[in-house]
Amino acid sequence: MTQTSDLAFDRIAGVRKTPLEEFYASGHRTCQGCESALVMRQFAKASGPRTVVTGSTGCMYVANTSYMTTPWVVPWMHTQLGAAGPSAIGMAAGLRALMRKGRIAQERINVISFCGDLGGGDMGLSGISGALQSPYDLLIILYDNESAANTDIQATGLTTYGAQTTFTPPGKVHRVMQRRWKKNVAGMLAVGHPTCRYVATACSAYPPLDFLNKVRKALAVGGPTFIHTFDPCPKGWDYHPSYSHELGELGIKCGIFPLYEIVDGRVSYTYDPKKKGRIPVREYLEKQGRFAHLIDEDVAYIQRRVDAMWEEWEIPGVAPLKGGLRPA
Ligand SMILES: Cc1ncc(C[n+]2csc(CCOP(=O)(O)OP(=O)(O)O)c2C)c(N)n1
Ligand code: SF4
Ligand SMILES: [Mg+2]
Repeated sequence: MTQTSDLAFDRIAGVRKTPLEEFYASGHRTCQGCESALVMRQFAKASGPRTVVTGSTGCMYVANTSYMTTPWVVPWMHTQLGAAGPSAIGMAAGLRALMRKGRIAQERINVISFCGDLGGGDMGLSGISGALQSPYDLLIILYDNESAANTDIQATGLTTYGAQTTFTPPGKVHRVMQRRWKKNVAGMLAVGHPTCRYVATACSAYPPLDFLNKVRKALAVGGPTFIHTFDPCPKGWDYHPSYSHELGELGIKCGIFPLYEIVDGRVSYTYDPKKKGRIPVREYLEKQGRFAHLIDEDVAYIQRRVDAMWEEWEIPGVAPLKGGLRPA
């Protein structure tokens, strides 16, 4: 029952054309400057009132459901950490069954499931893979604040190399304790899921309206779809909350978080460093306390890896494969 383009999901042409209605309203308890809260607000605004939401445990569950209050105006359901994929399938299948039996009207209802980087990028990856191979219309949004933020900033598979977290404090023997390179979730899901026609990365801070329009595009393309967002987190990244937007923009412009969308296998860059250039990663790293212990050689290492993403990967920023047969 894959849906195709729908007028309700027209592109938002400018800030003044942005819908005024809020479906994730004020009154939640996320930190000041929380970009993940903006991700919630923006996707709900983009998808509109005929939307049901499910979300797995994390800041976006706990800080949004304190003491019998919630900012969700649309129906929302909490699900287990790691269960974003299965709960989306369950919701979509349930709605389909209710419509088939005539228990509710036949209409388009958007199913959106969100998860954090630990819940979706690590624990729930197999469930998301299953959902992206399913026959249902559903959108999974992985909001990536680069830590298990809700449980006090532990490293995940998506934490940037070198970052200080409560699992990876710099020490006297090892200055850099977080020595894994960030897991490439969007690229991995895009290349491995032929049923999924739309995969994108996004940042609620930059460029303006881009994330809202990617949500609309995902819903318009239909079938199982996936968006990975890049979310500065003042508490975990250790900076003043007023710099969240700036950090989002710097992260994109230095190329450490690639911004693109893939429709039916075709990649288009939202921020194309080959055309627009890249600022040094230092400009992004030095504004965050979580990188304060890094020395020049660490920053140079990160820069080299980011350079390789854009200059050596077969599909820059997306797939780290190197094409061409080598002589034996
Ligand atoms: C099965 C299970 N293990 C551990 C926890 C404890 N826990 C709750 S939220 C959370 C962190 C989730 O991290 P992430 O998905 O990145 O979301 P964030 O907190 O960063 O928003 C953990 C470990 C849990 N709720 N369930
Ligand atoms: S810890 Fe980070 S992700 Fe969690 S509510 Fe605060 S700013 Fe948002
Ligand atoms: Mg997280």
